[in-house]
Amino acid sequence: MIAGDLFHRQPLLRELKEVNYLFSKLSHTKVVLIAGNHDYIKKDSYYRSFTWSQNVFPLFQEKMKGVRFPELRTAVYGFSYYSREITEPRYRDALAPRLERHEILLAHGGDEKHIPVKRAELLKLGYEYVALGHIHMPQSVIEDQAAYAGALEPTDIGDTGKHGYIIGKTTEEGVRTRFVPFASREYITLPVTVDARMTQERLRDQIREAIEENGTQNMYKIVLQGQRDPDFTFSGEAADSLGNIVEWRDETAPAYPFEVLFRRNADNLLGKYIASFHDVQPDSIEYQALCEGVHALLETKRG
Ligand SMILES: [Mn+2]
Repeated sequence: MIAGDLFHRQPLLRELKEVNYLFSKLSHTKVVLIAGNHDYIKKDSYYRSFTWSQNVFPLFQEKMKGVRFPELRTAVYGFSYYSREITEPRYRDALAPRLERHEILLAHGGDEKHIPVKRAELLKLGYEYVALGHIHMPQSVIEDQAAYAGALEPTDIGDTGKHGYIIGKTTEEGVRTRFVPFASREYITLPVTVDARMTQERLRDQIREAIEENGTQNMYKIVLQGQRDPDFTFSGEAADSLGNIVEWRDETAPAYPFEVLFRRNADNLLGKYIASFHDVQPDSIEYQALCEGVHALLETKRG
């Protein structure tokens, strides 16, 4: 089941041919799919005329409809988007017709502009399972009864965490589902804490080790935290060759020995400047101003 937005925009004809070829290779699997708000059924959409492999069952009509598999005593219901937005809660009254033993709803959306869905309403519809699409992060809505499978692969830098699909099994005791991580890459936020002894090369070693530990195939957002030697600024460019680093954020503060600096400069501008920032919080704008100011004053002194 593919719960919409198989494509991020209108699919090209050759893209449908490619994906249909892949579907056609599935020897024990039937594919049921709907169109979501991104690949909605536009007037000239290739979805309208494409001929699919015989194991593929698109539910591309605008109104709720089912496809029945009597040999499996199963029916899958759903409809497709014909516009970018649907603000009516169209799943609210979509009761399971109870024509087959196992009935599944294939649904897309859930937010304000894409068919708002309430958990309690979904529960009352009477489907054995509701397969949801639209949200990229995999998440359960009702345990073993409704879930967003999420994107098979992370599609943008915000899609951190595991991605994959949901496999479900229905028995006499009901449905059991399980998330199966499948993505070949993952976005990982990697916090790295530095201290005053950290150097550029030492940092490179530390990041290299962390990337090896977490998988070199993954994509990393590096976040530097802690206090650094004021002599150092760490460059993201120097870390480029260590792996797939897609974002570099330096949140470190220079570790100025303010007490010592104050005592030695009590009678000059630097000392008075430090004194005027008495008791500021380390993560505040004031602290940042203190650091920048001290940096500037020390530079002038040296000059
Ligand atoms: Mn969507």
